[in-house]
Amino acid sequence: MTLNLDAYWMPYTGNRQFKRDPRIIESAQGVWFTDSDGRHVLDGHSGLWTTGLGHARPEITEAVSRQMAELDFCPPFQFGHPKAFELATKIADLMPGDLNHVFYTNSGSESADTSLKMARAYWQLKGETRKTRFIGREKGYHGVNYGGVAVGGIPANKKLFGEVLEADHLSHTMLSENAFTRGMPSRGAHLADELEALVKRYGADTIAAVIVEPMGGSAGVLPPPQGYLQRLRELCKKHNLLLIFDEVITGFGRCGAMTGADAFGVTPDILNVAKQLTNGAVPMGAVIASSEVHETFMANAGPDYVLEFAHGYTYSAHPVACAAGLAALDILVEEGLPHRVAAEAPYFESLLHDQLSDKPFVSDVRNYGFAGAITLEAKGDEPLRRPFEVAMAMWERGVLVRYGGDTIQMAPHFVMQREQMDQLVGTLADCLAELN
Ligand code: PXG
Ligand code: PLP
Repeated sequence: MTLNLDAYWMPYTGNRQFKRDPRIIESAQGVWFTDSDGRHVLDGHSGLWTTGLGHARPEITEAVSRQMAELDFCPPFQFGHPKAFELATKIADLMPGDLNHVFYTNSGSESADTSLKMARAYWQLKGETRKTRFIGREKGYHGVNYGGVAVGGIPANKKLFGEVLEADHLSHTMLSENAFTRGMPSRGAHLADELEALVKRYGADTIAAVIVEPMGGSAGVLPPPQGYLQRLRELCKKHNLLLIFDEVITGFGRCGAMTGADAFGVTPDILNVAKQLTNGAVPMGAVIASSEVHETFMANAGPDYVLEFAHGYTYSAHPVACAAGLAALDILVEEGLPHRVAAEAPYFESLLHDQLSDKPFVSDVRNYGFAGAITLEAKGDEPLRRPFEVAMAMWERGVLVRYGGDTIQMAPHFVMQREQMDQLVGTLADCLAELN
C-alpha cells in the first residue's frame, strides 16, 4: 500500500521535509514503536510526554473497549455519567492541598484557556472587576489556543498570530551560569522577585493570575531554581494574585512525584493537567481548582439552576476518556510509578551528563525526574538545524527523540529499563559525536 501524504496538513511539522522523507509509525507496545518498514524504534519521549506507563497497556485497552460498548457518549452539560464523578474523585485525591474540584477539558491547550477564564471570572465574581491581566514567563508553553499563546513565552509560537489578552512575562530561568547543572539549579530564585516590579508597574488590582510550568517542558526541560517557586507562591499571596501551575507535562509522575507541586513543595490555586492523565490513549485534560476558587463560583451564581461557570466542551468528561483515565491512574498508583521515577532519576541523570556534556556543540544538559534535554549551538545562522539533523540520525538508528527549537528532549517511560535508557542516551552520544 502506498499512502497518499498530500491531504493531511500535519501539526507542528516541517510538512515539506516530512513528505519527502516520511516517518510512519504503525504500532506500539511497551517502550517500542514499529514503523512502516517493520523496524522496532525505541520511544525515547513517552510518545509526546504522554505515555509514561508504556504503550498499549491491556488494562487501558480493555477499559476503553468496554466503555465504548456500554456508553459511547453522554452529554456533559446538565447530565453526568458515573465514571466522570469517579475519575474526578480519584484526581482530587491525588492532588496536593485543597485542590479538590476537577473541570474536564480535552487537551493541555484547553486546560490553559479554561484556567485563564476561571481566574478572570473568579475575580469578577468577587467584585474585583479590574483584575484581568495575566503574568506568564518567557519560554513558557501553554498550548496553542489564543489565551495560552498570549501568556506563553516562545516567540515562534506568537509571531504570526497577534495578541488578544493583556499579558506580560517574567524572565525565564535558563541562566548561562547554570549550564550543565544536574537537577535544580542553585541560582535564579531572585528572578521570581520580578513579579514585584510587574505589580508596581500595573497594580495588583489589575492582575488576575500568574501562570507558569513548575518545570518548563516544551522549551527544553527547565527545572526551577531552588526556592524560585516558593518565592513566586509568597508573592502571589502577598499581592492577592492567583497562582496557576500548568502541569500538562509534570502532572502524574514525570518529576518523581504525583505532581510538580508535590515534587517542588509548592501548591498553586489552580493546577492544569492533560497528557499522562489517560496515558495519552484518549485525549483528555483537566483544570483542578482549590476549594476557595470553586466555592466563589458556587456562592455567587444566583438560583441553583443557573450556570456558575458558562464554560465547557462537548467532549468534557467523555466516557471513553474517563474510562481510560481511571485505568491509567490505577496503574500509576498501584505500580508506584512516581516513586520508581524518583528512584531511577539519578541513573538517567548520570547517563545524560556523563555521556553528553563533552560532545561537540552541546552547550547545556538539563534534567529532572524522567525529563532530560540538551541545547545545541547554532549551525551558522541556523539554530534549529543541528537538533533536526541529530533527531533524523537517531531515527535512522531506531530511536525516537523530540526535537524543537535549539534542543533535543528525552522523556523515558516511567517503566523504562536501564538498558533501554543506555540505548537512548548512548545513541544520542554517538550521533552527536558525528556532528560537524
Ligand atoms: N501546557 C503545557 C505545559 C504543555 O507542555 C500544553 C499546555 C498544550 O497541550 P496540548 O494537549 O494542547 O498539546 C502542553 C503540551 C514538546 C511538546 O516538544 C510539548 C507539548 C506539546 C507539543 C510538544 O515538548 N506540550
Ligand atoms: N503520591 C505521590 C506523591 C506519589 O509519588 C505516589 C506514588 O506512587 C502516590 C501518591 C501513590 O501512592 P503509592 O506510593 O501508595 O503507590
